[in-house]
Amino acid sequence: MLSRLLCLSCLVSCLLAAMASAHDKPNIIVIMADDMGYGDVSCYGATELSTPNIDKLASEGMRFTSGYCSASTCTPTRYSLLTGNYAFRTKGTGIAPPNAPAIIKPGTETIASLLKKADYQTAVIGKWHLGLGGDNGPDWNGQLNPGPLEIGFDTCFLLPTTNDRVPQVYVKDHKVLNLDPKDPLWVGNKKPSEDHPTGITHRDTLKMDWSHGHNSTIHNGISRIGFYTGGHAARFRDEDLADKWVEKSVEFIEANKEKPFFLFFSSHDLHVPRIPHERFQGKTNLGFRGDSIIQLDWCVGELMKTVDRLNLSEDTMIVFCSDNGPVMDDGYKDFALEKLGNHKAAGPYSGGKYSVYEGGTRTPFITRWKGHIPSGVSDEMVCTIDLAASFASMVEVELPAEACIDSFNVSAALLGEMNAKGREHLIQQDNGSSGTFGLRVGDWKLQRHSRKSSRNRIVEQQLANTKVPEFQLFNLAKDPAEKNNVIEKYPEVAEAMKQKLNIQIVAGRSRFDE
Ligand code: NG6
Ligand code: CA
Repeated sequence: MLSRLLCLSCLVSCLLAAMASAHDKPNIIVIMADDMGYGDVSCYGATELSTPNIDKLASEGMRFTSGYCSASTCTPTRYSLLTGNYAFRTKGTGIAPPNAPAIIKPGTETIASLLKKADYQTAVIGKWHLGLGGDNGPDWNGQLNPGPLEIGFDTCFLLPTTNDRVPQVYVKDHKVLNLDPKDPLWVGNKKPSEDHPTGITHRDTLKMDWSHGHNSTIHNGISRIGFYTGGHAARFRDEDLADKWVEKSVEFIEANKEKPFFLFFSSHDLHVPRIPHERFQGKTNLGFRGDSIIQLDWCVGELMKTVDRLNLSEDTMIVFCSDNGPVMDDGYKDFALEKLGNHKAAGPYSGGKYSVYEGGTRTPFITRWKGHIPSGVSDEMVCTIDLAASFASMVEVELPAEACIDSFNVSAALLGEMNAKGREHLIQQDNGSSGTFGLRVGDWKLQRHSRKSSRNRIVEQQLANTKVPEFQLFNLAKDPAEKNNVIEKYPEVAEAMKQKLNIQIVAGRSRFDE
């Protein structure tokens, strides 16, 4: 009798342990939009289009009003998301050119390598834009190594850069998919021959005209940044990208439904060239930029459906975020600005992509984990850079002191726990390591505009349509649009903020205490 009882209690405790570990180790899907602003989805106030799937995600989870990415361009935000380090600390983390080598070196701790320590199956599907290959860059016809597989991902299915850059091929693990060795792929930044058609020589044949840059090699009627030849069997159509990301993600989720998995779903929507699938074209009055938002919303819906169909909704945490704020004309004449109407892509904020105004980095940010995250709205400050430390904590993997040096464990806030705190301060950067920064602490926001980088100063001046001083101070609670510089009224606040920014830059890290 006693031994039976013991057996039974053993069974119960095993079951409880199994339940606890299922709870502790949710599947994780991070959906990152590209160039999506705070006001681009209806649950964040958009009225000129409707995003029912993203809205559903928000209504079933936590919608953050102070959710950020760490930079206002793609490569540095993605670098920080994966490594948990501010990108400005490392040279070469600005927007990556077509032939960039792998920016995150093998051996660097990343979200994926941390989750691997907790036995996760890990995948990145979609836009990469963090370089591939050793110091000489990608060997397009050989092994594309190192890449995601050398920093903790078990598998990858990628658009190697952004789709306005060459080449238009998929990379599966270490290889260009469907590459015919008899038709090798060449990628470069010089015109390969006199008669090579470009967006300049064959402008009248283009299906979407360019407005600046983007006038080199033509593929699918669109001229791009950079040149390439060959690899014809491997080339894709822009219209099919979103379908491909969904197809490959569904395959990955199905194959791993029994074990914990981490999927980084890295959408290309709504980056230029905005060429949504034909079935989404014309779905909004906002042109292809709006239609691309609808396409992304469809992708989110497909991922949610898959998770539901496999009965994984209560075992899967989904995070929705963006890599930088909005931009209208980013090099192609897709009439995003002309068709904007009343749409406010950055919501109440100023600036957007390339900017340290709030519009550059304050973006939609949603977490959903059915049965675990209550539905609601959170004003706590969280950032994509915090996902590494937060996930590590959730799955009880120790964070090495030298890794993820700017990533804070805000898991309690992400999980919507009562009275949970987000981060207290956040440095916002533009592209690369120009020295132009935003620092938010509570309601205060300091902007420091580098005097070194004239390009940045020009961009900021255009955005603000005024001469931007080196330092500006704003009270975001009273002035979310950062229009009223109060630095002269609050000199001591500004001084403390300047010092705080300096200390964090000079110290070389901002996570000390965990
Ligand atoms: C810029 C491109 C822009 C876009 C951006 C990267 C020009 C004139 N502009 O240099 O079109 O590709 O880089 O965007 O070429 S990001 O979202 O991937 O950072
Ligand atoms: Ca981007």
